[in-house]
Amino acid sequence: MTPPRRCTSFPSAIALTAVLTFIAGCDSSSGGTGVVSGTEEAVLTLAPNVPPPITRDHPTRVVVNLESQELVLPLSDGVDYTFWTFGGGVPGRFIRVREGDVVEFHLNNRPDSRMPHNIDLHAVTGPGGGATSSFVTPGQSATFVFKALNPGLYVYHCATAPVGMHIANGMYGLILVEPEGGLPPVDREYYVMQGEIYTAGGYGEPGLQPFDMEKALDEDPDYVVFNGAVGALTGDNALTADVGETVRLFVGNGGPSLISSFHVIGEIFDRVHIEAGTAVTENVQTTLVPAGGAAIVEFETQVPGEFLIVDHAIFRAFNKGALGMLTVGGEGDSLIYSGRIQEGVYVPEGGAVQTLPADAPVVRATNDAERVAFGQRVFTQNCSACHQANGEGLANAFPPLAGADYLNADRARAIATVVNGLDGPLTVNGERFDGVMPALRLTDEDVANVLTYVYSEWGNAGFVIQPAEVAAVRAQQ
Ligand code: HEC
Ligand SMILES: [Cu+2]
Repeated sequence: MTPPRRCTSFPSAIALTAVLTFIAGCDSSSGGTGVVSGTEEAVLTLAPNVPPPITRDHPTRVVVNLESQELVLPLSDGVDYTFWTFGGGVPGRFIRVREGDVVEFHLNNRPDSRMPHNIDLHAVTGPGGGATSSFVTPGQSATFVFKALNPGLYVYHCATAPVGMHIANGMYGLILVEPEGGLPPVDREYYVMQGEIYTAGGYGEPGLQPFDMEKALDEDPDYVVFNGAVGALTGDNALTADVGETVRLFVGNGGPSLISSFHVIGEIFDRVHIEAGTAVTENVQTTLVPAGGAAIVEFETQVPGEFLIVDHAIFRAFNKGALGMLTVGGEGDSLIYSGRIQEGVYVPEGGAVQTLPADAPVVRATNDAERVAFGQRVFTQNCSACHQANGEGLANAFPPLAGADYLNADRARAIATVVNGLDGPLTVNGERFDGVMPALRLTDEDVANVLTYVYSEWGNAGFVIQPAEVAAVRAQQ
């Protein structure tokens, strides 16, 4: 039972947090969630685990401490990737609150991070979902407070430029806002989240793989995975249940681009919260999970065996990694399923996907004006997300190109920066930067064009760069 709402006296304390708590507690717009009382620290879990169900019968102030952390993690056998994470894993840590809760959110960016980050929670009603309030450079922390007005399962993600790159690098996760009365109890709850990864090398190519912006723009990933890695949910990592148990999967899709056709081979979802909202539909085979969206699926298990969890866009499952497993133990019922359960029928084919590195036809600039015009296009598509459309960059994060002493001092160094990326401290116009610029895999023509454009703008030195000069710098590597 929910106690009646009382908002009789204004609080005497004028501390911001007290006022916010008061406002939240007296908000009558969302009906029946009760008066906010007490404070608790949120339990945050790494996938596939979820925090325990909420047993409170009233909203409270929930303190969330989430740390952005950049670290090398395995992506597949012998393949590593530098992931950017919320809480040390991909997907980010699961957050569980109740409708009406006041969430005091602290985003902490580790001092050893190279990049600024922030967070956009789709559960937030407010500009950017919290993104602007939470922008943190390495070694910084930021706090904002929001009220969880709408129950549901929501995606959160980093929204720092270039947004797609931060998401592709692993910066997404789920926050569950339980409805006032809680969710019906089940035997097992798991956290499964899909995402795609764009690597310079093809599927299975060993070593530390850098991010590939070109493939990302083409929405053509080599990896589509559940929970951040090929095999994160297979073998010893398989989800488990016993015959007769009820299972609830909190399914999210970080994207950044692909829609998931979420399916469990050999199971029918008894109930699906479509798009993780309030509407429940029944008896579903495959449910769509949009990029930046979620679904809650529930089913009872009746038959023991291995049940494959897939994105039913099926090349992704068997050739790109979007394959998990639910192992159901116990006795079968031959009336429901009789006959031998063949193992191995759906085992992934392994092996690298054939890649077709057809070089895109290059349109060559025939004069300097064309070079600038073509270069502007390359800039808009490849550079402006970080260095900004006006070339001014972003303080503490992305150095300026406009009137930049570093850029104008050395054209060969500028070419090398675009060709190879850049890593390590540098000073531009007296400001120190220590970030990472990814290698962008542009053609010599595109590098020549974009730098000619950059040099022609914003009071820069006016150099015209020819593709041959780019080729010469590339040859020195
Ligand atoms: C993902 C963000 C990102 C993108 C995209 C990006 N850069 Fe950078 N760029 C950086 C960062 C961060 C640095 C500083 C690296 C460091 O601290 O070592 C940098 C440094 C530079 C520098 C040297 C410093 C200066 O200000 O003169 C140049 C030149 C440069 N970038 C040009 C480009 C061009 C041209 C493009 C597009 C083709 C581009 N960058 C795309 C992030 C980016
Ligand atoms: Cu980020």
